[in-house]
Amino acid sequence: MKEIISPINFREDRLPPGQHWVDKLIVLDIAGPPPVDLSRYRFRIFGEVEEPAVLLWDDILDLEKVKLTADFHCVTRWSAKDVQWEGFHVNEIKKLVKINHDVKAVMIHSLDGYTTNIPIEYFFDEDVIFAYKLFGKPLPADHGFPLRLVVPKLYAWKSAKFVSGVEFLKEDIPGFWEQRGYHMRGEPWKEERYS
Ligand SMILES: Nc1nc2c(c(=O)[nH]1)N[C@H]1C(S)=C(S)[C@@H](COP(=O)(O)O)O[C@H]1N2
Ligand SMILES: [Mo]
Repeated sequence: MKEIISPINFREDRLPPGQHWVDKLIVLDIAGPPPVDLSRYRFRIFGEVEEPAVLLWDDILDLEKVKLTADFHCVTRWSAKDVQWEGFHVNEIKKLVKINHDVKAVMIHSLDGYTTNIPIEYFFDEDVIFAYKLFGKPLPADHGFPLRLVVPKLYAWKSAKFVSGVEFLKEDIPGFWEQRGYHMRGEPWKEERYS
């Protein structure tokens, strides 16, 4: 299996400004884990694509697997070192749909009603994966079962849990927290916490 270590782990300034290390991930979400029946689960790829796609849970498990080790930085100032994830790389999506040329961002949609926007160049990056395992075990409900995004180079609110789909957008528009004052991009080393 391909193994990726995020380049952020090798930075000289590994801990972003205003952050402190904690021993493990702290559970944070707007509504708690939604009920999930894997036989009814659907992952939708839609928006600015030639032909939308819908994946069943088994289709997701058939995608090429990848392991990722990456630090995790929450805007509420805690950071967790060397979190280990397993899932599929975002580039798998490019094999499933033809994305329109003028795409600027994605909106990630979640089963709890959460959304978050990510500029396209931060979404299609070397260390961005959709994860269904955490430290070698199925993703716990609290941490995003059945599937979550992991975007190591941005604050953790962009790493959406309980993901139901990805929408490609011609314009970067705000998601749940971004509508409530969080930054449109959220780069931890630039302290892009609020807008
Ligand atoms: N669907 C969903 N994803 C979410 C959230 C949420 O409320 N709903 N909270 C975000 C925030 S603010 C953080 S810090 C991380 C926390 O991830 P963890 O609970 O696995 O530590 O999830 C992010 N992803
Ligand atoms: Mo967060």
